[in-house]
Amino acid sequence: MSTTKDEQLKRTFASEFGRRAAVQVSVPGRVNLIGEHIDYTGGTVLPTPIPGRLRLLFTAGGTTVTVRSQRFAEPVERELEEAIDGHWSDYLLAGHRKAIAVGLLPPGTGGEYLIDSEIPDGAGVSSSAALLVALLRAAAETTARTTPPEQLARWAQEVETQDIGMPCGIMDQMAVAAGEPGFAMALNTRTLAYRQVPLPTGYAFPVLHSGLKRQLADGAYKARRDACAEAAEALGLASIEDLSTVDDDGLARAAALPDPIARRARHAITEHRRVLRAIETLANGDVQSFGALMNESHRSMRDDFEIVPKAMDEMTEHACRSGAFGSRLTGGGFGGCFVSCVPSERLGAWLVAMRTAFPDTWVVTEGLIAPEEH
Ligand code: GAF
Repeated sequence: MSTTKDEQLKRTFASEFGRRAAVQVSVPGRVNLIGEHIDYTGGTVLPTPIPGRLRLLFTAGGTTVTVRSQRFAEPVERELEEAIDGHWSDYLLAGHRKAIAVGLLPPGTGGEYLIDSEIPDGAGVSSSAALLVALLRAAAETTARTTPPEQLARWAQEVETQDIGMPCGIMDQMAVAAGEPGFAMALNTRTLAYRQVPLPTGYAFPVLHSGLKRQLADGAYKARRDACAEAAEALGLASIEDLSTVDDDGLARAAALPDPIARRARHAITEHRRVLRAIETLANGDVQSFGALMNESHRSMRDDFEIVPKAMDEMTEHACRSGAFGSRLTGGGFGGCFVSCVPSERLGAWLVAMRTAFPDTWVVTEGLIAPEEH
């Protein structure tokens, strides 16, 4: 489907680079409804795409990588072998090199990119996964290679973990690559098997940015992952990816580990179980119980995983007092966004109540699901 925005971007690309874009792709950001920090412990997660999209236009050629982003005044040109050095274009450069390494682009080939993103950066709604998945999909289209979403997601994850140094799981990349609007993706992060679960009609899942910048997010994220790895080892599991799915005996043994490893493990195990129950509540149309599970998840992230800033806790409490069935931090934590489940007819009043009480918050998406999308 070609929209006015797509046409406009085509023209921008042509005037910027003096030739037409060979490919144009568009991918969404995502919000995770429940199942946090368990996509590296083998848990099941439940993300859904947000309406905000990242559009990427690309033409392969030359021996350098040039990128124009609508967020920055000047385009940037980088050598293919340049070091990853903290520049905003690092993800793109690393992704481009990955496309070459996996054979989507010929060795030594550069290219020109135009990026236009509606997905806020660093907010916990997967702006970086969107960029990498879009880039790899564009490279695959350039060479007319059919690449399944699972493969694109794995490559995108490898760029983050190996080249950028962010030890993330696989949820964001899979949600961006294979998520469908109006559906939550019940994703087994170990096998990458997934099922699209229809979201209930008559409810909205608004995503608000808390206004709190994520602080020390990278180090703290890794510390949580390391704690889970330590728990898995102490329990004698073969891999960190076995942690979330241990049986009741495993849960009891995890409780005997030293603090805070015991609490980190309890989150990883109970969060997976909550997600499975949440999927059932959606199937049964029991949205009230789904909201209650969101609240339980939030408390587990706050008390056991310790990734919820106090100010955000107040926001989620206020969200429930103002008519939400449930409300929880979403994403990596330590700031960023929270997602709530609100009956559609209350959404307008709820948004006013939230924005009045917390003027620094802003709406990433009102999260209304059109019934005709089902
Ligand atoms: C970040 C990571 F990138 C994901 O892999 C996931 O762990 C998430 O935090 C927490 O659920 O978005």
